Amino acid sequence: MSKWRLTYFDAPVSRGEECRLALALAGVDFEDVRIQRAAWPELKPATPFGTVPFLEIDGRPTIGQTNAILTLVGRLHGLHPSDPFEAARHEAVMTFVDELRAAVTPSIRMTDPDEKRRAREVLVQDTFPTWGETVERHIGDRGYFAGDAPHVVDVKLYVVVRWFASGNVDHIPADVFGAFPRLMRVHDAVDAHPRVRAWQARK
Ligand SMILES: N[C@@H](CCC(=O)N[C@@H](CS)C(=O)NCC(=O)O)C(=O)O
Repeated sequence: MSKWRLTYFDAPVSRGEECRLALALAGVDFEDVRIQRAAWPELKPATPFGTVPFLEIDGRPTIGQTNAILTLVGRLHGLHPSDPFEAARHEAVMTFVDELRAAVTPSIRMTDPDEKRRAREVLVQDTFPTWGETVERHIGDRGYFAGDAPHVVDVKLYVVVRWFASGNVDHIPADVFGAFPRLMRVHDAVDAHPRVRAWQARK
């Protein structure tokens, strides 16, 4: 059987990197298909939702939508709860991560620097604190989101926190989540995981 194929843009970020890291954490030896932006318009109509990432597994329908990919990988590899209620709790937080992305996306598209700065100031003053306080309430008091082992929800939280804590996003300070120790603890735990480290160190 051929390897699973995960397709995303050629960048270690966002929804694609969530899926790559989940697969790496699961120990799946997958084909990491990276497409160039110039090739995207031709490929887009052939994808399940007109978006990346998508996952191809021989003999199965192509899976689109990041959280569907993450929960599938999680269920097959012990990185998502088997209890449906606990799973739903994780999925709710995964959706909440996407809500933060959706709140930031308009400012990414703004071309007027002043408009962008003003939009980002509102995010820093209102959106991020409210989001952080909310998500903090859902995270347990051990290493990861729920206990001492990682789940796909941890990967999702890690990638979004890393994005903003990088200090590389204009007008968003690197300590934007500094007031949320549980969230930062999850970030640090995923970042230090040997399989995550190995994935990030590969050539
Ligand atoms: N709800 C989808 C959103 C996917 C999405 O918007 N992907 C972006 C890249 S992060 C994309 O495909 N952009 C190109 C396009 O929409 O044409 C998911 O969670 O997978």
